[in-house]
Amino acid sequence: MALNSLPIVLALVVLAQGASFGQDERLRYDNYSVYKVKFETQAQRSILRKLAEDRENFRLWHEAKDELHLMLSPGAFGELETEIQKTNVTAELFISNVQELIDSEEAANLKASRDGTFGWTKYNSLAEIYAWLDDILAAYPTITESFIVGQSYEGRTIRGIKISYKSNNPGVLIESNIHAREWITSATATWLINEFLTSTDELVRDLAENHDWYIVPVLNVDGFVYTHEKDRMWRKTRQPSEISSCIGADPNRNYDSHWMENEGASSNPCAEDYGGPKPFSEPEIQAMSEFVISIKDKINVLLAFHSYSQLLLSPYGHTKEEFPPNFDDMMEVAKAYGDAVESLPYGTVYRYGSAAGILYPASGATIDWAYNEQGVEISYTIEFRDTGRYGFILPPVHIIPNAEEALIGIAALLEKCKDLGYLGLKSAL
Ligand code: 0X9
Ligand code: ZN
Ligand code: ZN
Repeated sequence: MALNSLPIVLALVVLAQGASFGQDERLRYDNYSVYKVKFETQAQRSILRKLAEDRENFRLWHEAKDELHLMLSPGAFGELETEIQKTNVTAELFISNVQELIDSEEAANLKASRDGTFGWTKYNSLAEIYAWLDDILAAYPTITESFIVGQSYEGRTIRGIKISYKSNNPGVLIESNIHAREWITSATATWLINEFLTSTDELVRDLAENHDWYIVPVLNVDGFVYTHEKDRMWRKTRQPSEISSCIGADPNRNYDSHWMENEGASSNPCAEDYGGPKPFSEPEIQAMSEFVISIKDKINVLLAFHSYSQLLLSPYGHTKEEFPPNFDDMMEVAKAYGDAVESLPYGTVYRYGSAAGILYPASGATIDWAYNEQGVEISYTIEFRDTGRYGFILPPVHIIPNAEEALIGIAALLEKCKDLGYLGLKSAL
């Protein structure tokens, strides 16, 4: 073996053992590639998913009805090729070196940090986001209010901001960055906060002033810090498992609603979609559920920000055999969002449907729990840019265009909600 391949081998060992690397060392993804694998049958799907559970060589990035996006460690292509031939699926490379993308993202971040502090030409750290939040709260003391969702496993505070211009507004809750590596979500959430407070555009003023906004820019704070400091590709929480050396659960599978049903989550602690040992096992999700319950009479609409794949996903997540009672309304609302995004000059297209219907069964997600258990009748997952060119490592030049799409989309969505009668005062009902 050539000497220069030793670091790669070490990195593999480290990955296999669940990130037991040195204190200030970052996990590197040199020559890791990402493939889109298209399949047709459920048998093919389960073989590919099995492959993705072998975390040494493969990691699941994204899954849809007929394709998986798999990150491969260097040298694992042979194994994939064998499976491709055996199962008759097709694979297409879309990222040849993940580390290259991480490096250019970091370079862009460093460059933007030199020009100023907080902003939307780079991805901000949790400390930067919280410091900026404090500035905003100090600058708009009558309109804004700070709230605390709770504490994370590692003891960080999960913070949020309420924006309210007047009483008796319908409420909109935005949950963002529940998945650690989905950085575009908190970048978009903070940009929206800023627009609501500073824009002079009439559409934005209407939107900002006629709704009460509850915005949690980073829910999975431990995971988010971990993606900045150790592993850019981390998804889950950071609470160790009692039955495995793998760390964390998928927070978007941990809510107490049809938990673990229909293979909507994995019981394997090493899987990216591990549902946890029990519902609400993750302190962040327990805290978020208590927060939602405490304001549920004020919440008309819940939006959960995710990336990537440009989708609007409604309940149900736990089954595709049934659809929620107001499914047709939710589809109209989603169409309004998609049409509004298409009116911008970027050419971005959003698709929509129920989560289980157009993706895969996913049980225990925020929007499903809010819809099924808390009576939030308009509850959406929004998967932002892109559809699989950069995936999670979306270059910072996309932040503002993506956020503009979110803004115009949310404005149209809420307009449609109003037309359909969903924005009445809940506590008065
Ligand atoms: O799988 C997820 O949690 C979301 N996709 S992501 O790629 N960001 O991880 C989709 C969740 C939608 N499903 C339900 N609402 N059940
Ligand atoms: Zn059930
Ligand atoms: Zn996500």
